[in-house]
Amino acid sequence: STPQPTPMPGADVPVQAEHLTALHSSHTRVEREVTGPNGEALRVPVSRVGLTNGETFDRYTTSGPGSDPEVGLPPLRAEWIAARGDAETYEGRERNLLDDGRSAVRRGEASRAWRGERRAPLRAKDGTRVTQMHYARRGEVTPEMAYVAAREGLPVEKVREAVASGRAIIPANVNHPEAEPMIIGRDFLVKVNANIGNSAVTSSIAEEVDKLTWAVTWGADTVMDLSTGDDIHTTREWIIRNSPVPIGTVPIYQALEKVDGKAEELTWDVFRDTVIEQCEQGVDYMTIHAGVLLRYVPMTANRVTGIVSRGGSIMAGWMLAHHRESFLYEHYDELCEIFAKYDVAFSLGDGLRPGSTADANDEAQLAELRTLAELTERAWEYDVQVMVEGPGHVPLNLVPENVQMQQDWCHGAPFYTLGPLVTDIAPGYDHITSAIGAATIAMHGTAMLCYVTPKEHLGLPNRDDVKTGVVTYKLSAHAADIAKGHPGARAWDDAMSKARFEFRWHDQFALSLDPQLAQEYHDETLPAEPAKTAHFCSMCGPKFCSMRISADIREKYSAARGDDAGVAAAEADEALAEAGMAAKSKEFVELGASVYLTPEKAGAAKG
Ligand code: IRN
Ligand code: FE2
Repeated sequence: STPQPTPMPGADVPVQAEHLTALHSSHTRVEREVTGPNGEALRVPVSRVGLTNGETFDRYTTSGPGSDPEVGLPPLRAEWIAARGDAETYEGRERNLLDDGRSAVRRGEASRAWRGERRAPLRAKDGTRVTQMHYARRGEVTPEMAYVAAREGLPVEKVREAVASGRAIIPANVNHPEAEPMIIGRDFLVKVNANIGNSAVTSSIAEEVDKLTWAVTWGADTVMDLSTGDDIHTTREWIIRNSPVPIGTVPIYQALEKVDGKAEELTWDVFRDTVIEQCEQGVDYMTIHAGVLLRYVPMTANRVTGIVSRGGSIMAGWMLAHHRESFLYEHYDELCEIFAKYDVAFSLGDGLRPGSTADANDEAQLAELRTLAELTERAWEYDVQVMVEGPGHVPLNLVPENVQMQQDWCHGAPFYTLGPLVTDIAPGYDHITSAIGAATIAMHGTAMLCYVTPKEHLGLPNRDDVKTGVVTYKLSAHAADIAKGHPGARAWDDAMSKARFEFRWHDQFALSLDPQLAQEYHDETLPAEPAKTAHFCSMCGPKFCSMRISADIREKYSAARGDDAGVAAAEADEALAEAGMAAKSKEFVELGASVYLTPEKAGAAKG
């Protein structure tokens, strides 16, 4: 069903029931209880698929327990954070901002989560750091680490070690206790980010929350809120309070709003205040385009597509207007100090990423990557978690070296790429041109993929585009997981293949990334219910099913290797099977030579 146009906060927020339900009627959310490092009971969710053969299959799930948008999700991590005793509440900027008249009206009318119950923001007590990297480096296993280890099916020490070394991050702002911890790193499942909220004009706040819930239902591992416009703060508040996944932002977008869109009027102060405001709300990672340096801007002059990054062009505009080095670069240490107080992770922006295959791996792109490597090490000095953003548009043959260079130069910090698109010629299909690049780059070590929707280069994604983008990227990520041999990744394929081989149609739908579409396509040509169960094998019966016979004969041959009697027995069986098959083929023709049987005929054949 279509999202209903909704008024801005103050009115009802429609919740589409399907958002809060599983992808398929056979899926149930199950929380597995795991003991945390301090004896806590951690409840790690899976989506359990009930199969028609009585078995079950557990799928990694990102959809969360479901929420009433006006209430928000329960603060899963609040006790873990409190138990560490290293963070304290304070009168933050956020409260003041929310207290402007307009927001107060909306808050009172629309959201219980924002009334008295809204907690004051938390930050690290003076002289301490509250990052997962900080704990990991001290040798501490946190409940967050234990949770992600259980989720990934990997030993917790592997998680701690990866976070300590910077090879993985657990984005987990102390002000976003609602999120279910997850990990981004090359030794873990490849993750997918979905961007929402690109539009000031066409989206209401309720629609943005709706898109968030929609994106995580289909499997988005993180969501970036790229909202612009007057209600940017309010929209983000709603999104974070309802998000079971880490939320990322690009704070330069909001800073730009505060100076009425005039890049040259940006200042470090405006930017810093915006960052703190977002830290207090609970943003888990932020794209910071601090690698776009003044001296790199001329390197883009002869490009086919110049600077395509929005953040990159804002910073280039500012630097050219003032002829000064980037304030992001110059105040980078201060940013690190702020991030360490909330555990916000850097997503170091690729402001000079190529916007066409012609510009791939050029001087500007690689100069920026060198600087991102430097910035990675500097953040690590503050125990701040980092991932590094990457392209963009890259011909397939140049894809592997992109991740190889990034991994080398940035000492294994997680790479997070936008596709890349491997050709520029297919607007309308850029989820596919980019999925080819995404699967390839992930196979070579990219840790997270930023989705691209079919609307890329053309317009703003709607609900269907969000779904198509997420599903397309989930299959790319999973293809890479298999190629990399992530333990457990292939099991999903095997469960599907087994269901396919055994003609368990319902199970094929239930196991698929998009059960609804799979079933719809199937039913278009074979709408009758018996078609899902009465396949041709049920006609031949178990004894003469060709698949069964060939399997049996194969077994006997291998058992009989070097044994004449065995071979003779197999040959005799084969002759018997031939006769049986001949009889069955006669029966098949007599019954109307139809592969799929009506219930009556199926009954007749069985009887
Ligand atoms: C991901 C990798 N490279 C870029 N991205 C995403 O692009 C990033 O995470 C954010 O969602 C968006 C930022 O776009 P601009 O401002 O660089 O165009
Ligand atoms: Fe592009």
